[in-house]
Amino acid sequence: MKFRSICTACVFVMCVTAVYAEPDSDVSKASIETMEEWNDWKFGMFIHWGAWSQTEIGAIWHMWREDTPEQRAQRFKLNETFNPVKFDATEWARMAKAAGMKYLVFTTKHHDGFCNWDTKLTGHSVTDPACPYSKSPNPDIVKNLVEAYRKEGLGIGFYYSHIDWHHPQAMLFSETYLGGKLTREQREKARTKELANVDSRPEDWKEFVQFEKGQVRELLTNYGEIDILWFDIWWPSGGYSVPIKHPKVKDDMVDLLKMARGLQPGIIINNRGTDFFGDFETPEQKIPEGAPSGYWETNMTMTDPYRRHGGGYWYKGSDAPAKSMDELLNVMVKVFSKGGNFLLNVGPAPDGTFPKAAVSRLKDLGSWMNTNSEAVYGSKRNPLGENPDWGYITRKDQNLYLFVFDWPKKGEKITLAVPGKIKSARLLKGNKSVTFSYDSGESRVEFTLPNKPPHPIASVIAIEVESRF
Ligand code: FHN
Repeated sequence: MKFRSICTACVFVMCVTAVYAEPDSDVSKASIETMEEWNDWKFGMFIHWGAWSQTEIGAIWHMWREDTPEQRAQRFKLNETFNPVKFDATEWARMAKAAGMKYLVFTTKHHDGFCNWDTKLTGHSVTDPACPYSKSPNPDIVKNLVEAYRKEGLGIGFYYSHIDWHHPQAMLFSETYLGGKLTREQREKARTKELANVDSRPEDWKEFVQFEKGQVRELLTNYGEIDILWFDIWWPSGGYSVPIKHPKVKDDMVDLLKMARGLQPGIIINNRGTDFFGDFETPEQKIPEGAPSGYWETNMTMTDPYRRHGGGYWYKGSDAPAKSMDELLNVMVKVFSKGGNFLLNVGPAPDGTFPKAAVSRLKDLGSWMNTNSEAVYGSKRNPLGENPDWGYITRKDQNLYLFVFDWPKKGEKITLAVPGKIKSARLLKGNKSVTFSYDSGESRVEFTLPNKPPHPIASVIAIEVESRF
């Protein structure tokens, strides 16, 4: 993306001293310019898709929390029946663009270890002869998606899971293998055990690390410029934006990140399992209470995550309902008003088509974004101390954008304490001017709105303020 050429000139470096790290031992972060450009994108498409989609379960933790060992063994054969003959990367990219999304984050490999690209490091992949789709003309799904989303001018993000339940050594380094929901004590015991394994099984640990490093190298070498590396879960004793306690694990992580930033100098890396070297926070299925000071992105499912089998990132059957536009717009605009990015997930069917409800919701979102994107792209968090009861606010330069969810009844007005004189006020829909006046104390502005809101859920008023605020 255009910002890539900027960032190489102004990356600031966080020095890390680590015994095992290579001589340069600097783990840089993405530049402010790069992060500002990413933050301006605001809205992305998350996609969870692969062999697991055939289960129609929606959640992958079912495999370790509810499946018997025999069922689990069957799940590892899902690669032998994965054949998405209706997969059309261009159609997916066009639906994302039409919805107003500016980037993609795609599951190159999730916890089940199935790889959606032509990896040379395991046969559990879409291009291996064991997978029927390998016989298609272009079986490398990652390659197809990168080309299609790039062609639509969208950013490219690779999701990659630090845990891999299919990998022979993985059993040693992730407490998630101890099936069933763990109690706090069990989880602590499991963490202690996996850390001990790093020391007692050095060769196994080395093999596991080399495998992940090798796969990340493939992904960041073979598909051109990649904008985002979106890790998930963590290595032993890890977490999200927390210190990695074990020195060897930390040094291996530093090494992995230095390799990633060396291969893709402008890449943005998230905070999952990356100690404090990540570039943005990743609240999941929720909006942080306060507005985090740094860069952050909420990821959320399109389907109701608690309808069936828990979780909702994966395909949940053709009849799975999408969340309502009311819910999605409320969440999305609230995230924007706090300065965050919104990554909305779609779980395609195993045949490569998007669920009907997702297609419909993406069209609804695109129609709303068509009218209101001026208030979204490039906007920053609400600068006022006030969170109005009628909706949310974003800012861009000298403009404030009022997202009105609770449209005033006939004869009533909405009010706001605005810092400085207002030059103009207009509805984004049709650019119709809006009448406003100051209350007696000159402290609050009263806006007189049309009886009928331009959009049944959220309509936007743009106001230009004279003085800097
Ligand atoms: O277990 C995964 C889950 O399937 C999904 O990928 C989410 C996306 O943020 N991450 C993990 C749960 O936190």
